[in-house]
Amino acid sequence: MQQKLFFLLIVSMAVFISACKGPHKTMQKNMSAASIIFDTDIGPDYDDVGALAILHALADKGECNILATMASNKHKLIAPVLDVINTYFNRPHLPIAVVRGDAVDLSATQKWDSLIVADYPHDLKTNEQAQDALQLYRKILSEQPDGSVTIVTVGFLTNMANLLRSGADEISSLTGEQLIKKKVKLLVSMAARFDNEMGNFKEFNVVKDAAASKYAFDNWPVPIIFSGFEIGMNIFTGLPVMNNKAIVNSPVKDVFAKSIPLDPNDAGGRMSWDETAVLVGVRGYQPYFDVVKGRIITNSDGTNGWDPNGDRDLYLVQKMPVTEMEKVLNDLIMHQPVKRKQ
Ligand SMILES: [Ca+2]
Repeated sequence: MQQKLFFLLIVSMAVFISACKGPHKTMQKNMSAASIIFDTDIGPDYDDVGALAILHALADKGECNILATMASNKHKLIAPVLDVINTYFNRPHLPIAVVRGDAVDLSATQKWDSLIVADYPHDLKTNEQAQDALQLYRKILSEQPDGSVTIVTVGFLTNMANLLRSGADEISSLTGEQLIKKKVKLLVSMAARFDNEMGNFKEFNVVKDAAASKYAFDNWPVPIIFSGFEIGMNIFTGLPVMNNKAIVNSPVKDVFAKSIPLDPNDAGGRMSWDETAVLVGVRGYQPYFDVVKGRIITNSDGTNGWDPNGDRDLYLVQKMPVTEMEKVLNDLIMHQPVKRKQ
């Protein structure tokens, strides 16, 4: 009898252990995945489309959770474009928010934005139907675990400045600065320039809302990793997705296929500024880049410098050979949507 009891005990322990193993493993995986807020000016350039495709690909691989897609550009097609891409990747309910008030308003010169909005399903027809970016930032940050959120900005810093300046409200008793300090572990920003053109060059994302950029970078309370202009300008992507005949009915493919042939400078692919920022936001810089420690100096005219004695920021320096880097990014851009329960 005792033997039988002992046997039963062993069996039930084994069942218990194996029952614990499965969920525990899943939990560990989810806990190590980065929680990402993606903040984009999607429109004036289309590397944002590549970046958002990469973000969905990495989420499908279990490497990140996407908390929201936010726009720092208030062009009228911004919310519909984000909804087209999120819906294509089977995340039709992923929160979308657009900057309110004074903000940059820029469309896609290649007209790919109106093309994909006309051709692909989406619910949001106007920016007004999307959420208010500042409110959504405050809501998401107030609900997330402390020190858990990575914000990736691949556009203007307008939302960052608005968030920093925000006071306590009905969403949270914390100010924007306190919320960032408590909830955000890292900002990865495609912005500024750190090579020998530094000091003269006015990088697009910084200069378009130079006042917001200066306020955000002067006052940001947690670490920032910069993917500077000089990183993306040497990495070319988009030809493989454009030429891949197996990929059909894809807004990502359509954007590259429409835009690349319009500019002879893009014959070898489009420069990949925003894609690098997303990759680092999710996977970290170590496999791909070296870093330089210091702190950005942001000037009122949109130029920037670097204080090597600072200790808040890092900027990226290419480590992985560029052709390998291009393959990593191109493979992720070609990721195909996976079916999932909503
Ligand atoms: Ca961008």
